[in-house]
Amino acid sequence: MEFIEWYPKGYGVGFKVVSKITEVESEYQKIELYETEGFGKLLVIDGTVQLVEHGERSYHEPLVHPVMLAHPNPKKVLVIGGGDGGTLREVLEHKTVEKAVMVEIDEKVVEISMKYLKIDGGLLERALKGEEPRAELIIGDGVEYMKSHKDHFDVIIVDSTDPVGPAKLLFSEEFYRNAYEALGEKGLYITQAGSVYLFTDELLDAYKNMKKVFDRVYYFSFPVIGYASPWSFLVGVKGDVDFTKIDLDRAKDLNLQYYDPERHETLFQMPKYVRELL
Ligand code: AG3
Repeated sequence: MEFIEWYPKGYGVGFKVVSKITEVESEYQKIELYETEGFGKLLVIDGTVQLVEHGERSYHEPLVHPVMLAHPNPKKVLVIGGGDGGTLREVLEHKTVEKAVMVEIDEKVVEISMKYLKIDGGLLERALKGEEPRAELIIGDGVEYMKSHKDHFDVIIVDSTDPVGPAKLLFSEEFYRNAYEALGEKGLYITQAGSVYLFTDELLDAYKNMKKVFDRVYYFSFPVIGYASPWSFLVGVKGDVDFTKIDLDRAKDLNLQYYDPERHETLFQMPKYVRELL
């Protein structure tokens, strides 16, 4: 048996699977979990690969650590989405963090992740019970949360599904404006922005919308296991923060496998024709 995610133009990313662990139709989307032959568990939402257990760090590390290490002192962090808990787990690796709020719209993703996936090491359950002093987990709509919270976050991380369906609003100019308002005087915003080669138009749209709102916008790409790589990430800056420079001392406390802080400059690599379109 196999699971294949089909991208545009008939490009597929597939895994050999040994069994289907569960399938749930939630209020928002269809969630599937498989056991693969070589990569541990595979989480799929609406037919798209969210992560494989043995490889998820190749996504969560570049999503979380570059912005956290570029911010001089990230204390308050907001995560939108990320129901599997991988992003929150990485955020809490940073000792500077006093409070991390995660807002996930779909409680079923959290339930399945707690019950079967367990890449969070029990963090989601502790956060839901209010037993994790630095983390708060809210089941709710990130778009609404962003409108109503001007809490002056240092870092905002959007770990969403693709810019179609429920996540589409997370790539709009209006959402970026609310995010800009929710950041403090110095702030960094990061979002995953899709496959460089196969979602180039979505990447360009998101980049243009972010440029209208943030003081500066950076793009970078990273090879993610399980996605049609390279995968793109967009960083919006508010105020005086330089995303090209990171704190290497703080990086030493992290246990990293993929993102290489000592080679931070290599993140910014983008195929020439895409860079010229941006
Ligand atoms: N967030 C989903 C990234 C988008 C994947 N898209 C795709 N395969 N077409 C990942 C959730 C992990 N915390």
